[in-house]
Amino acid sequence: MRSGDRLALARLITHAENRTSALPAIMRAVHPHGSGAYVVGITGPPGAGKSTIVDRLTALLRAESATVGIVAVDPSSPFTGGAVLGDRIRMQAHALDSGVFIRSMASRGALGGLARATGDVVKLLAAAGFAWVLVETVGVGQTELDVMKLADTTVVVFVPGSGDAVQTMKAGLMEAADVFVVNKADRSGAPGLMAELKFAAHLQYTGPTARRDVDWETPVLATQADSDAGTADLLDTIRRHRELLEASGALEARRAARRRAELRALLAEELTGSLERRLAAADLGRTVEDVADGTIDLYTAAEAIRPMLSLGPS
Ligand SMILES: Nc1nc2c(ncn2[C@@H]2O[C@H](COP(=O)(O)OP(=O)(O)OP(=O)(O)O)[C@@H](O)[C@H]2O)c(=O)[nH]1
Ligand SMILES: [Mg+2]
Repeated sequence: MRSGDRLALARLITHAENRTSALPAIMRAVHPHGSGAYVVGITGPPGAGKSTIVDRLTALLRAESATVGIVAVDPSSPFTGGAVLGDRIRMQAHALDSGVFIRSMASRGALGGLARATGDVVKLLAAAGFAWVLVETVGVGQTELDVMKLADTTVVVFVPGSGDAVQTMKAGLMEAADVFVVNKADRSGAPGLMAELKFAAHLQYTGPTARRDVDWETPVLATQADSDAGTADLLDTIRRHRELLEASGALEARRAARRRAELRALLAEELTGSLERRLAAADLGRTVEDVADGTIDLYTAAEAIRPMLSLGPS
């Protein structure tokens, strides 16, 4: 993979997706090579134009000979590895370009695992030498939020006429957004939506949950991605954000915080899995039924069950 073998990269990504037993050794081996890439997350409602934006950003970066890895994550789709979302079709312009690698990811039931799998795929792309990694994810739910936490710069895309987009935005995404984009800005309603987003961005900037490590008020940009309007400005804005993060040391501090959180999440995930296996295997006898029919209370039951779960290494 390190010498540019795309098939090898594709195979390693499959290990990450399927959480195979080879994965820990793979991630250990790529670890020394993994921190060069700058990661941009692009999220927003279905059909907002995220893939089109990713495609345009890729073209702009390729014009400067920068290499680009793309991960399209769709938590609502059961398909994986192949052509989901039509991204492959729309991205065919880059399909034969050895400086671009595109991969679609989808849930195979284990929603919680998708963000972690995506994190590993981003690390693999970084280790493979891609200078930029663009992560597209649809929607604004918890999984998407977790996926967006992988990004150094997070772009949230809206379209005019999509209802109360700002009001219904998942709590936490407002804080996670570094750039707001109103795509399909040719539509009526764009100026109103932009004003609304600017107001929300300013409230966030002055509010108690603002991140104070850098002085950055989330800008609101207008794009028409299908005709490439505003996309160069978007890339410039992403670059400005990157430079600010780098110059202030915030990029390294945020990445360190992210790694700590990733470790905690990995351990918690392993412990939960181990606990569930033990619970399934343990002979809980009548205790569960006694709780079910109200004969005994929860605390008494938990006390009886706890010794049967002997929680050692998973
Ligand atoms: N009118 C207009 N159409 C656009 C614009 N940008 C993208 N589109 C079109 O909108 C449709 C959806 O674009 P995508 O880029 O696939 O949107 P997406 O957010 O990636 O969609 P999902 O991944 O399915 O959630 C496509 O038909 C695009 O050609 C724009 O600025 N104006
Ligand atoms: Mg898409």
